[in-house]
Amino acid sequence: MTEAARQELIGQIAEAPARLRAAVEGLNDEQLATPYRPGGWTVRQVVHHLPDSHLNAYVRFKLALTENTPIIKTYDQDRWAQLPDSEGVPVETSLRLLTSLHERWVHLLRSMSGEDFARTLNHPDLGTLDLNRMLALYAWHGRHHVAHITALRERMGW
Ligand code: NI
Repeated sequence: MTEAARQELIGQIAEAPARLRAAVEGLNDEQLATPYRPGGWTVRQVVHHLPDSHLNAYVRFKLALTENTPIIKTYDQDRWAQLPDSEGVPVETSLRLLTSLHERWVHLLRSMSGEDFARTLNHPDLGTLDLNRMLALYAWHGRHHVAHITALRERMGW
C-alpha cells in the first residue's frame, strides 16, 4: 500500500466519530430505537457497536505492534449488542467514547512507519492479516455503519 493510500484511510478513521455524530444528530428516542433494516440492529445499537468494534481494533493494533503475529481474540458482536450497555446507555456516551478512542488510535496510526504497517496478526477466522489490511478494514467499517444510519434517515424522510 502506498503512503498516500494509507494517509487517506487514516483520514477516514479520524473523521469517523464526527460523521457518526452528524448521522444521528437530532434523532429522538423512538427514531434511535428503529432498526436500520428489518430484523437488524437499532440505530442505538449501531452507534454502540462502533466503539465495541473499534476498541477491539485498537487493542489488535497494539498487540500486533508489540508482539510477533499475535493470535487475536474474536467476539460475538450480536451478543455484545444485546448487553445492557448497548440498550440502556445514551448514544452520547458512545459518541464521546469513540471520539476519545479515535484520538489515541489516529495518533498511533500517524506515528507508524511502512514497516509497522507490514506487521501481522493472526485472526482465527480470517488468517494472517497485516496492519495495512486492518487499516483498510476499519476505515471501511466506520463508513459502512454511518451509511446504514444515513440511508435509513433518507428512506424515512428524517
Ligand atoms: Ni460492524
